[in-house]
Amino acid sequence: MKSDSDTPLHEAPRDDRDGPHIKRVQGMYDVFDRSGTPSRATHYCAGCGHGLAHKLIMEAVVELGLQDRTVMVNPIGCAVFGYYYWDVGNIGAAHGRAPAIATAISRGRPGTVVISYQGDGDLAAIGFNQAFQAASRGERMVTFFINNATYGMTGGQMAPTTLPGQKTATSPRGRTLANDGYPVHVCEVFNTLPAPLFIARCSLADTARIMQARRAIRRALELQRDGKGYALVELLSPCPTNIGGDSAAAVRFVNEQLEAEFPLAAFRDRGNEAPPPPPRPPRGDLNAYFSEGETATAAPADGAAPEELRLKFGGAGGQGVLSLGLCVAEAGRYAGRCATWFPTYGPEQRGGAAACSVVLAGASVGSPVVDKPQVLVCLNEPALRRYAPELAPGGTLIYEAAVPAAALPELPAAVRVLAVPAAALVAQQGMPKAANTLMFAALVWSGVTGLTQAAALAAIAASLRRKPALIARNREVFEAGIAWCEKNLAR
Ligand SMILES: Cc1ncc(C[n+]2csc(CCOP(=O)(O)OP(=O)(O)O)c2C)c(N)n1
Repeated sequence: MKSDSDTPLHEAPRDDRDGPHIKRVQGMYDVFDRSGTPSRATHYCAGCGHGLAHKLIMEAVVELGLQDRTVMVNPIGCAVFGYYYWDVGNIGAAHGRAPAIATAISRGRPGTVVISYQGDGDLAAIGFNQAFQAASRGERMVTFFINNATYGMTGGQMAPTTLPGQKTATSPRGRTLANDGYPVHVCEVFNTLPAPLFIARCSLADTARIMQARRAIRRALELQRDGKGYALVELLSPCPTNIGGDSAAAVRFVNEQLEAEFPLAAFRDRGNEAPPPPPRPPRGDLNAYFSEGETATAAPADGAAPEELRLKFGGAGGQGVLSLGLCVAEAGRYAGRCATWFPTYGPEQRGGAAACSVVLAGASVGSPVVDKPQVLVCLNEPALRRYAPELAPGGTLIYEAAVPAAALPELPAAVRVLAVPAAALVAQQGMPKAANTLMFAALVWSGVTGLTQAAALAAIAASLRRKPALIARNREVFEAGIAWCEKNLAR
């Protein structure tokens, strides 16, 4: 929660200006720090439905006691600045992508009340499939869908909800069915899905309707409070700037025309029939996510140093680069650290470029993306050429020694370089595909990760548990790698 107590203001305190009848909105910041200019003025146009929707949603959030566990996913559109208003957790989504982010938050942080707030361009056009699939999966989130029949932010272009005959910036003679098709009825389409618990269409155009909308918003949020499932509330909303010309005309448009096309309705409320939320999945074991739900037994923590270490692994598809990174992340987890593993796939199944980033940290990992690795392990020349210049100064480079020395790009200052003939060593052992295990050994031997051999071997065993015959052979490769480094490399 942010405080504005030390923010300089050039305006009179709110209570002096507002008079006795306007209730201060709970759950919203007092000052909107937009573009570094503290202000109490909203950026919404007079008569716009967004401000009202913001207020109703936050009132319900506060009344239900959800403020400290609510995350709002802000859209692209007029509500893009939502995070300057809502005093809850906020995150911004690319246009139409709020449902994917909401899904990640909802699944990754069970117990969070997740709100996806979207306009009709955002939800019903560019992001329709995302919203539809999230509803179809019955994600634990509520979508507040602001239908103002236009792309408000960008100047009033035609939206999927624009009415037949309606004039917009991109339909100056009016929307034609032959050219532009029919308006998209989001509630009705989502109402064909089995998973959603609550679907309602309300309006923000006059007091009686606003009271209905208030109840629907509250109900949808109650279902989130109780961890029940997906809810959609569509809010027909006036857009005076683009439709109507003034507030009164915009309200008339919503009441008389928009509502005729999009009748207000409580489509369903299955909240009371919803089963209780499933038990939270256990946190941990990265392998479980990639091995059909099996889990490995964690080796005890080894008390390794908790500093964050950012690593990158590169090579060709089929060389086991991604599994190598996964094993390192898993070994880090066994050592009691937080770990992320972030793969990058080329378009080819085999032979294309493959890379992954791993972050090991004592506390939680901020970003799994590694731009300047402290440690780089390269299994082939293209990866070496591509990633070595990105190494952090003072970092460590471990690379396949079969790559000609001339291919080594210019390196940042003070990089420690370990050339390891992994391909030749594993060929000698009759394990030509195990160069990744050998490189893992070199990485552990280098000491840069602080990982023990025991944690590494436990991670290898976990990753191969569906091919148990390979566990012992990879252990041999690993030990051969340690022995080779001991004999041939300087610490
Ligand atoms: C990927 C992408 N495409 C297009 C845009 C341009 N754009 C910004 S807002 C907007 C329309 C938003 O309309 P709507 O979702 O109806 O919200 P409103 O502004 O009416 O509240 C568009 C097309 C963008 N920012 N990003």
